[in-house]
Amino acid sequence: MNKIDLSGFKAAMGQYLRYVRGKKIEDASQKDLFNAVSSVVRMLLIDITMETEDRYTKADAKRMHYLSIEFLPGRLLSNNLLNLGIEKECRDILKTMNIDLDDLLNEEHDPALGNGGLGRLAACYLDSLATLDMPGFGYGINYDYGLFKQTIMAGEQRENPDFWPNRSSPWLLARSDVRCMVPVYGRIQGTEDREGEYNPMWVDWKLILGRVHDIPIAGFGGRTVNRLRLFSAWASEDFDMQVFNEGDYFRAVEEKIQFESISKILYPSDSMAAGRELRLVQEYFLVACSVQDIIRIYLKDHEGFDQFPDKVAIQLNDTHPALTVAELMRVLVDVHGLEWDPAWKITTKTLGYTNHTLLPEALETWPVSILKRVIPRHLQIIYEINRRFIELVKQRFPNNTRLVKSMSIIREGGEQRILMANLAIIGSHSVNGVARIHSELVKNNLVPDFYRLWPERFNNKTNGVTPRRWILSANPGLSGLITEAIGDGWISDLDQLKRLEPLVHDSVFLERFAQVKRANKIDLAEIIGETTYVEVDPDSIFDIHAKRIHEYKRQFLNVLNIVHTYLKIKEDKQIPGAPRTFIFAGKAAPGYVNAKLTIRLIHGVADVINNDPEVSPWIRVVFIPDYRVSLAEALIPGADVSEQISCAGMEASGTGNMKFAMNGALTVGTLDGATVEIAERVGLENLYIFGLKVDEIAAMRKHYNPRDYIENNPDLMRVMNVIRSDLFCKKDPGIFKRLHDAVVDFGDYYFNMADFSAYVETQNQVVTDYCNKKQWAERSILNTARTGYFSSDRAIREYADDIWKIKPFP
Ligand code: 26V
Repeated sequence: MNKIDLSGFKAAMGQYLRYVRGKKIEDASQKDLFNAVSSVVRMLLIDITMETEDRYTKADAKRMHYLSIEFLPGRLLSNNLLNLGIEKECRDILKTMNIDLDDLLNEEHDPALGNGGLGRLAACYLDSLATLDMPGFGYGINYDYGLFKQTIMAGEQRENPDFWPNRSSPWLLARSDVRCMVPVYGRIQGTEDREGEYNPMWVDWKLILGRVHDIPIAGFGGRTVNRLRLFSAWASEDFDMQVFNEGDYFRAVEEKIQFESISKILYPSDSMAAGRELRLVQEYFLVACSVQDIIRIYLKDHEGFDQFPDKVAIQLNDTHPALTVAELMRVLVDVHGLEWDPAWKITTKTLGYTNHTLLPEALETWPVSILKRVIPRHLQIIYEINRRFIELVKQRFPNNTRLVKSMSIIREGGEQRILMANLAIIGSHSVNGVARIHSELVKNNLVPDFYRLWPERFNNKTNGVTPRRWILSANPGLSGLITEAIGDGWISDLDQLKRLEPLVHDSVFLERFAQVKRANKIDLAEIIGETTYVEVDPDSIFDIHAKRIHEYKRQFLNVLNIVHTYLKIKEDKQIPGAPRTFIFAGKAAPGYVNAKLTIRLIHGVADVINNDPEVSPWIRVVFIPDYRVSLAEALIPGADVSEQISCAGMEASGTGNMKFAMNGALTVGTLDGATVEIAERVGLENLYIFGLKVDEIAAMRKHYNPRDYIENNPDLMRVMNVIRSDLFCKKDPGIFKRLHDAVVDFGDYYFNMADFSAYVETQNQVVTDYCNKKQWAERSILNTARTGYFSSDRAIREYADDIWKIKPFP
């Protein structure tokens, strides 16, 4: 690790407080001090950014640009200090000033510029790129409002705006020197050029400006700092003048407001986003700004576009930036005058596409009518791409109209729509899923015809998470213990955790490992007390289900087992073998009725159980509000059991599953997403796999009748009857009937009934096994020791070697 000189640290803090905040150090608030420390760290980051940039330029390095509508970086001060290797020294300096670093860390706003897994994955990947000294840069939107803040009122989710300091955060560097110009709206005028060739002109467009802020991304070891570039929308003065001159003052101001609202808010991932014109404009805005910036950087050191694919890779994080296919073509052909064929070659060689979901309701489609209004030239280009593509399909598979229909970018029948996944696949040289099983499903179920046409395009990149944030920073107790045992090489080479395996026979290590877990559980119990006012016992099993609330993730199934356990105690007088705390956290999309009802159900069940003196010594239920990166960092290290119980075939990968396992939790899970690979690596004896498998569900779906399961299982019948009763909703009778009916009357799409008995059995086994403390600790250690594969460093190396062809520049 490079040694960074901190001799001027104190003085720089003082100067910042004095000349930026106008305060003496003794008058500074905690927030002022946080800003002071961060601004000094930021100076160090900027120095390394410049040095890094020189290194890349000198080597004429190929660069990768990661386009994502979401990034969830989490708080940055702690991470930056650790990655720069100055955490300890900085803590000591602050101590001499009577400042506790931990107090300052808690002052930082946790930026919520993402919904969940997809945005957090993007952040982990940036961390790994910088750690591996690779030229990889994030491109996203600088929203004013991130994902809503969740509060709970009388057991119900309330959404509150989350304004994050998107101009004043110490981590944002305003690049007023860089500015992107984005044309939008207008119409196409068909004209002919001098040679008499058809030459369409996009006219009467309006201009939006993209303002640029960079967040520096420090790699572990302090050698490399890359950047995450975020754009915010701004209506230009020129644009104003034009309308002002037309004399309509109010329309001018209205339009200005309308354009500046493009980067106002992150859409929560639910059906609300679908079909909203503003969302499409957002996607286009990200794409247009990014492409312009990427080309500008490329042209600084290169002439012409022949070398473009050798110097530039662009990765599309899901289909939200899929318009890149059309925008890159537009810029190459319309702006830089390339012919269609070479432009198309360049485009497909440059782009790669990652799919993150198979859920039909989550696959993006846009009405042609909206594209026609917003980006008429792009629509034209998409039609031309499609025309040429269909020609190719007809050549390869003559007389097959079914194929043409299934692979066309345009879906006919009713309102014409653009299928964004088809556009992304046709425009990319690589298409990947995010876990082995998911990539197989992409090939064989989602787009089998594309797979038949281009098998070589399809590949898998199993997700990974950064051990810097998810072990080193989130779990200092465990990190210290690991480093003491095997040195600190594991931080940037997570496979080294394997060396912990023999230590399961070392009783001292075993004892200390268990102590770390217990200490983390005590910390977590305190947070639970502060946020839910429920007292929980750190010696009970901490069973955690933390992720977005969605029917496919089956929080409902978890509740069924809790209710079953409650009834066993209450009615059958059967006492469990060990006390358990069921911990939930997660946000429901604001318009998702059943997800919001599930949150109410959890609270209703919690109320009854926690207040029943006969039951509450054995089970307690809590829902911790406002799940976010910083809360995840507190939850995960304190988990004994990790719930990964999605309906098989629905969870593309999951990444929480990896974080829990690394931190020594034992998984209760279905064979879905990356849990399949976790099971292979930790060994079936070190987690709990249950339930129907993907092919079983596929085979059963046609004839599945959830009532058969209820009628044949008195325990399940009893549980479902209680759910339907008003026991958990005395004040709002009948509200949970809808959840009951979704399962009993509407087909139980996610197979809760079919998996119930296997889940209950598995949970009972967990309780039995937990009583053998020593064996549990051994298995917990093996989870940590055997999950090195799930480091995002491994994932990024695979992307770099197989798709991006980028190299490290240390
Ligand atoms: C979007 C929507 C929008 C409409 C309503 C329902 C719905 C459900 C899910 C989504 C998410 C789509 C993309 C996404 O976030 N996928 C997640 O990506 C993670 C990183 O690869 C992966 O670990 C998760 O399994 C996957 O759900």
